[in-house]
Amino acid sequence: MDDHLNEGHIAPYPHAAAGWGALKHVALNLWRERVKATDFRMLLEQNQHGGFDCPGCAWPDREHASTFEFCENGVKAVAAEATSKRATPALFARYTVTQLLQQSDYELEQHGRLTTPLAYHAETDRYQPVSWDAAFQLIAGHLNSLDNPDRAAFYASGRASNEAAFLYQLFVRAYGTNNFPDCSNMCHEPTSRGLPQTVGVGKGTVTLDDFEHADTVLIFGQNPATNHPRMLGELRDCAKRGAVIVSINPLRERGLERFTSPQHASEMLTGASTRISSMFIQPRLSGDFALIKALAKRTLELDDWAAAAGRPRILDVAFIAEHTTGFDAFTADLRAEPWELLIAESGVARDRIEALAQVFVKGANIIATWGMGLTQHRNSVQAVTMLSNLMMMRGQIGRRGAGLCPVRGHSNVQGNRTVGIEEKPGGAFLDRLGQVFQFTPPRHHGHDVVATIEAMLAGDVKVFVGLGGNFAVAAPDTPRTFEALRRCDLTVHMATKLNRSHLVHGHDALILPVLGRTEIDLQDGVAQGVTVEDSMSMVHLSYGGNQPASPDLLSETAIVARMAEATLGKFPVDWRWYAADYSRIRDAIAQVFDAFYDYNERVAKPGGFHLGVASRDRRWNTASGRAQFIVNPLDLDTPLHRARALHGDKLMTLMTTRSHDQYNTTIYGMDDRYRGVFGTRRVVFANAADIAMLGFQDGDWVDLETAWEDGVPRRADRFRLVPYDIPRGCLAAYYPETNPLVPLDSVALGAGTPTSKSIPVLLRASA
Ligand SMILES: Nc1nc2c(c(=O)[nH]1)N[C@H]1C(S)=C(S)[C@@H](COP(=O)(O)OP(=O)(O)OC[C@H]3O[C@@H](n4cnc5c(=O)[nH]c(N)nc54)[C@H](O)[C@@H]3O)O[C@H]1N2
Ligand SMILES: Nc1nc2c(c(=O)[nH]1)N[C@H]1C(S)=C(S)[C@@H](COP(=O)(O)OP(=O)(O)OC[C@H]3O[C@@H](n4cnc5c(=O)[nH]c(N)nc54)[C@H](O)[C@@H]3O)O[C@H]1N2
Ligand SMILES: [Mo]
Repeated sequence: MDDHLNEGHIAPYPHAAAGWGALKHVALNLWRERVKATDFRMLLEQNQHGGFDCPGCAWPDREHASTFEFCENGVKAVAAEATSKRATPALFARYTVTQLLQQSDYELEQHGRLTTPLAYHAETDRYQPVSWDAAFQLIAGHLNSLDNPDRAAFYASGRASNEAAFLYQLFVRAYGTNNFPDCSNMCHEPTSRGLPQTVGVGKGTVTLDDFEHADTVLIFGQNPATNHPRMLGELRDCAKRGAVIVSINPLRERGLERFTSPQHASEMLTGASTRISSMFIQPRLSGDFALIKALAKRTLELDDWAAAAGRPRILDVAFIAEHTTGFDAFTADLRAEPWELLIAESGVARDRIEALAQVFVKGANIIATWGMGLTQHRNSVQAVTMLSNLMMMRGQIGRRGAGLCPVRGHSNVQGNRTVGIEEKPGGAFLDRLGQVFQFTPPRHHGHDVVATIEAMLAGDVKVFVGLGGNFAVAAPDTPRTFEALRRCDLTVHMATKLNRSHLVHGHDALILPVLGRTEIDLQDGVAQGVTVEDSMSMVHLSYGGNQPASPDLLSETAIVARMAEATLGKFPVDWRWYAADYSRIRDAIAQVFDAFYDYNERVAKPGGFHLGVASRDRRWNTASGRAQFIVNPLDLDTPLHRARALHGDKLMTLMTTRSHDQYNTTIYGMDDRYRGVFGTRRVVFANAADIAMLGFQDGDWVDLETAWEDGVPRRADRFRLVPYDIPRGCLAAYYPETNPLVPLDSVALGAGTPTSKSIPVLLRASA
């Protein structure tokens, strides 16, 4: 479906988030995906003990409770996997790859589940069935003929289980490289690189229990009504208890205003709803670092005043003395930072900063959550460390009801990193891995996503293997990413459904169809469970219950094991022995990582176990052994600043974000209900005053062009202008249509994350 010319319609959504609207859309999706009645049952088992872990988001569940945790977008994710549609060899016989490339991302996934391994044939320009053995031989042949293991890269999207991911990293390291580009690199990498500098661990410090004791929740750059709907249930309870909830977001997200809980029959029947956010602070795009620094400065000023007046201190002086280092340098920097700059860079007026500071200093138990709005900018590592600094000032880390809460994306993206999907592995981990498995892992760091694309473009990486995901479409600078993949000798994708990455292929190419998490995974006749770690470090078991989409599917774990065996034989382990019983892999994980002691036993208990996060217990795994205040200056000479200086008011900053009807690159439908967009994705939200200033009108069609300094043209055409409550100078449009606008070399400093939420662009009227 090409919706280039589809106008759709725009109408503000008058209802609360969730409620009946969500129920209606659940029914619609089950119908659209033609999910079989017998498979409905699966939904009832979602996120329950003995059931499967929702492949939607990484938000945790309440002790895998027995009540059905209803979540519209969880249902969509499950329906997409449990669909009765099939992409059989007949589809690939009918269409050449060139023809399939003409179809939209939506149409490609709508063909349904892949059923059999496929290999690309250049003579016919078609994918044709291939035996599993022949597929593994092809991979092994390519890998073993490379002159250097670093010429291969091994992508992971965060849906794979701990078992598959652990075996994958063992295989890749035994093969000889640390080239692990992963979806984290495009997602929460600034969290994973920033937090270790301040609190010693790149993970959140809270659990769901803390939400029951928080009186203040600050939500930075997140749209939970769409991306983590179950979080709204938690926020509802906080709000009902009287907690103050603040949304810090350039967009005033309707989904954070009111919520009708589908879990509560009375709310559904009476149409009652709960107000969620009581305050909206709207920084300009990329302004959070300055805003958080301003909050820290104001907190310090208010504490000076309290100290002078003999009032109770605002800073947690005991925590700072006992647990931290660097405080004096930090406060000296804050005092020296001029207010005018903080206001100008954040885009938030002084009185709004004051209002937010009042909330922050009055909170006794504060949780700060954040998502992509904080992590996809040049200064994201600095923003994350500044937020950590701010919370440390008031001792809001490592005590009940308070703490840091990065909200991850893919359901096991955190677990993948925990078990070793990491292009910059630590020495201690490599030592241990080498000891346990009796081999010498490579020590030099590998490529992340952006470095992998650059290396493929340079001809330095020739083989690309993807454990899930849609690399070609999720990555930045689309034409360059496509070219990079096309320069490969071999591209391999393990996937549930057809997507564009399979069609933008190397000289040789394979599509390997995998079992989904909702499906029964039999190994040696025994049903296997897999384990995943949610955003709050809870590890639990997941058992699929549906029949596999096709008898010819293999589990990801089995594919990794057989790929490893074909490539390395029995070095350094008997791969098939591990894949035959996943509890053996869990035992191996426990041998490598102390935190997983008694893994099989502990994960068998309902709800699983908490992995332990040192900073939560106020143990600081930093160089100094203390939580560290980090000084970061405002950077006033960035590509964005320079573009603004060059183009003046006409320069806009664009964020690329998710609609309500998509899961990353998987498009479920054309609506973005809470933002009032129906039947189209080709919209760009802008401030009404900017629309007028640029000489446009509401509803005009515009083309977007990146204002970058390398002279490479980057365009995305035909978006309908929609006036929206967003600060001047800021725009919002959907990902992935706008990925061609993100320059490959525009990344978060210190994390390499593409700056998907702050792209300098110019607008032109569409032809
Ligand atoms: N249904 C569904 N669920 C999902 C996903 C999905 O696509 N669909 N994706 C999954 C994944 S992988 C992830 S990472 C998460 C993503 O979940 P989110 O983190 O919610 O991601 P986005 O929708 O990209 O945008 C987040 C918010 O950031 C705001 N924002 C943009 N720029 C800025 C800024 O400069 N400052 C501030 N303060 N805010 C800003 C946007 O207005 C938007 O509200 O969700 C996961 N869950
Ligand atoms: N411009 C812009 N770009 C972005 C972002 C943004 O906000 N703006 N967000 C970034 C973020 S946060 C992320 S996480 C990445 C996401 O990047 P990816 O993780 O690479 O992308 P997805 O769209 O989640 O991958 C979808 C595909 O995964 C496959 N799949 C689904 N389930 C399974 C499974 O169980 N096993 C296997 N093997 N395959 C499966 C299906 O074939 C499906 O087509 O995109 C990033 N790109
Ligand atoms: Mo993500």
